[in-house]
Amino acid sequence: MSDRKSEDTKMNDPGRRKFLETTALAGLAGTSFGLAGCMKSDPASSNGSAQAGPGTAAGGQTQYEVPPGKLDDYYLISSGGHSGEVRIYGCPSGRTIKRIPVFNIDPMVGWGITNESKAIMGTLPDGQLKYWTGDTHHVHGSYTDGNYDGEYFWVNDKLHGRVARIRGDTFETDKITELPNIQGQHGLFTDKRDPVNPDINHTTRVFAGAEFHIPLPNDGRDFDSPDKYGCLFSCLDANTMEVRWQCQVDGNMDLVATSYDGKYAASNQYNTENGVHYEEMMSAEHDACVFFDIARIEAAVAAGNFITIGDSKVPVVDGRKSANPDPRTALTCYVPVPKNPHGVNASPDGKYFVCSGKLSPTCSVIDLSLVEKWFAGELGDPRNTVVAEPNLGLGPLHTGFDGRGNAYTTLFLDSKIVKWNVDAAIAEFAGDKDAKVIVDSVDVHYQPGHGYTSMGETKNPDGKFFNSGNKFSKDRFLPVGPLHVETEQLIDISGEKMALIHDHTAYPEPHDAIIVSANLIKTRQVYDLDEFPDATKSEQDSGIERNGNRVHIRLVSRAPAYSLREFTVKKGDIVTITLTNLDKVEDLTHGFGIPKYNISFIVNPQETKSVTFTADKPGVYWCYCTHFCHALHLEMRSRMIVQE
Ligand code: CUK
Ligand code: CUA
Ligand code: CA
Repeated sequence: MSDRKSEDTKMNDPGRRKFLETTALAGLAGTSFGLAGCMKSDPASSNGSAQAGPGTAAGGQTQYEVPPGKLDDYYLISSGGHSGEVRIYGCPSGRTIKRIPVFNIDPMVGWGITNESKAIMGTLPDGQLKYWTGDTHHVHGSYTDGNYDGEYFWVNDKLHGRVARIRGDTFETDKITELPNIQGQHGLFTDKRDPVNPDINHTTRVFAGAEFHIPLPNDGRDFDSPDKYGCLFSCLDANTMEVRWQCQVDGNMDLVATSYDGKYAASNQYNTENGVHYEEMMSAEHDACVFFDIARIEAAVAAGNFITIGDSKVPVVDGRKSANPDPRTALTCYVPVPKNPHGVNASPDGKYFVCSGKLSPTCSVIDLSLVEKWFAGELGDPRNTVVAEPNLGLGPLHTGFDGRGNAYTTLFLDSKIVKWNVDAAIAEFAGDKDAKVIVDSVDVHYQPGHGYTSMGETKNPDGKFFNSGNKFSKDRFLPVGPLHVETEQLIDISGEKMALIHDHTAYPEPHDAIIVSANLIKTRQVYDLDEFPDATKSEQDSGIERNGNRVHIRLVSRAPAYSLREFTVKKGDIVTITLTNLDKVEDLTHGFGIPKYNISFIVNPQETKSVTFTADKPGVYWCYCTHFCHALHLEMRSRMIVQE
């Protein structure tokens, strides 16, 4: 990775020098950079393997260059907002590595086009997709013992109230669940331990907080009586993806955090006023962070203390304040925090949740041991769980942690990241006027939303990088018309001072992401033919089967040919094409496009996929390989003849 010689080159590049001077020089002061001009070393002798983990340069700053041919140290797994997808970037390079279609149609992969992906996305009785839009905000992974285990990742769809699961071995979506009785499914987090059986130290639940309150059921009744609207917190089974239960709350919910001991999930609430218009939603000085006692909720469900709503069979327990007057039996605890708070994040030491004030310049630090005391009936006012409320700057939204006791909060209005010390903030709150809460701050460009640290949402944060997901980028990139790209800015947090190390673009619009050590993810590069019951195992097995007007074409691909040079169907036939890629070589993907039939998809090595369509246009259609695979890629075709 970084070595003295390349640092030398950077320092002699006027553009780079300016960049360093204006943004990062403070963070580099005192390092060997000033002497770089007279030092040389052999690049081959430096730490060339990014896989080995970032090294630390003299002066404490992390090395971050990823030269050609080297791999990143981390997967940065990011939501894609209203693109409906999830993206994977390399970190620290910022290279885009994959776009995973989830709730959206993707003609490159064929997501939303193949029968298999449509079955996951959900179809109406006529076979059309139920939804092909989505809005992803929060990606979180499965945990074992407080650390990512790389098995699964989940993401929310705010638009249609869904949760999707992505396999960690293929980075493909494998299940999508639509939640009943809610709208605006926003916050999402996995659990990290079972609250009832602590021996289960891996993820078995996924929690989802709904942002909008709606009539229950939402079938046309009560639309003019917002006091009758309700908002539910949902728990899904991580394995089956079925909804286990829902809990009704006062107010609505924004983000979700979970405790490392599995006892609590919490969600910040910006609209405890239950307002319908924004003026109403910001009328109160305090909103809340609502805590859910998971074991108690599941005991209530087991005891039959629930209702169901409308057509849904999901048990709904009552977590509203009026139904939970006694803390010793309460399902929920509402901790007052100022004002329209935005994010809530769990500190990696397992002790605190930090709720960002958004309209208040503060972050509220909530001590989980005091939340436990409250639920035991020993604390009285839930506000007593707040042990710090440092004044950080304007528009605090989200907070990451470095594992050394520091927190990093995005300030949306100030366009800054502020680094602050949690223990100092607690001391200050307790009356210590000398406490040095704010350690450092750095400008970002511009208006950061989420910020998150490398491995910062695990028990093992490494304190190396903080990524700021900025919402505005005017002047930062070549102008490309009215729509601007978003800026992702990587900050080295390994030293006392933060150092902004580079910008990369992100197509609108990422919200949250996680930065996962590369060594925790084990992907497969080739499928197994046997995973697909409908696979065609050889050229000899391919062919045409007709059953009335239903025609099944079995095709295989093996570079540079499909097994059938042509196939003939009749106008009006309902045609299914099942394509198996018999190539076993890693990276040897083929595509299949049919002109005028709106069909395009790929098959990865040893994969089988199918499409179904009505052959309603007579003529000759050259089905061709869309994915560059071979010197004879252009020649890789099959002729579909549709007879009148
Ligand atoms: S939200 Cu977008 S910046 Cu949906 Cu997590 Cu805060
Ligand atoms: Cu097969 Cu291109
Ligand atoms: Ca409010």
